[in-house]
Amino acid sequence: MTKSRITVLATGGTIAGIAGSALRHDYRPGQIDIAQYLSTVEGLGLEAEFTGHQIANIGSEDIGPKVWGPLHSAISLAIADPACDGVIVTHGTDTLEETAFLLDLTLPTDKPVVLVGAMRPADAVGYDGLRNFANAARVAGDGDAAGRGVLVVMGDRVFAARDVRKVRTRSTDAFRGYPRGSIGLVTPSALDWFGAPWRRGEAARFVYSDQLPPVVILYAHAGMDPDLARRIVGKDQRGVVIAGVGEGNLPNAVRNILIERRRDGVAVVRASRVDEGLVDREPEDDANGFIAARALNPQKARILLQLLLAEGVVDPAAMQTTFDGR
Ligand code: DAS
Repeated sequence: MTKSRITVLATGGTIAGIAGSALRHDYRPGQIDIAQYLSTVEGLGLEAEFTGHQIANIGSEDIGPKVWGPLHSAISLAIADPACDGVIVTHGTDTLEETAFLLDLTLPTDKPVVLVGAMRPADAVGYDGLRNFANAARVAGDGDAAGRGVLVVMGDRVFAARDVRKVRTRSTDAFRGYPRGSIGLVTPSALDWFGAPWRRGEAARFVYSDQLPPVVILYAHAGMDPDLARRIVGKDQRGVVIAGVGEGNLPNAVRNILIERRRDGVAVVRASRVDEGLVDREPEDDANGFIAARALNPQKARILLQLLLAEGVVDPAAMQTTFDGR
């Protein structure tokens, strides 16, 4: 059997973390480098050859454009290399969904790109990182993984970047897909897809930009002080995503401030703070010039809005079409 050739780009996180003792709850993410990691992986006897590159070695709470730029360039190089069959990105789990979605929007779909992490550090009892990595290797080496966009492998499941979200702070079963659940089941020895690829041979939807415009997330809650909206959504912001209550709702006084901001040219997207929160357009969105985030959670809606603004799209109707797409 020919081995698949997989490029592994490491960014840190718990999958490369160390606690120093099985009894410690706290640990340091990003302690093991990729060469060390791949020498452990070698012992698993997987049907793949790995080439590793260290992009960063940090907790994903610190991930942002400074890491996304080099990561995007390294993935693009790997995809263009005929000697590479697929890419794995190791990443902290906290912001994994944001990196996955950004890459999904800015990469072509002809080779598998798979993000993977772990919920327990490498020296924990029941470390999940090696199993997740072995699963990711099976997915990245599978011809049928291409054409589904960027993928996330966690807890024996495969998720599409647009759907995936972290829903638990501790369990190894910490990720879920919404509105589609997982799109495949995987173990180190087996992979089952639910349905055929739907994005075969697609070009990148957006040009990757290092200059993402400033967009804030405004978290709505009972008893919200409307002045908070005035302070957070300053004139220097190009956009705001509301993590609204229920179906993207917000207090009247806050809405009125955002209508003012919209008139100043700030893009306003209504998302929901509810985990499985579909937010549809309402008639007043037309009058206010607001956009409905649909099934995207606030952190993903922010990334899509930044990419739209970076490409010079400002018309709410055009933006809404992109938010409606998959
Ligand atoms: N430390 C966090 C991170 O790097 C948690 C993790 O990886 O699971 O995102």
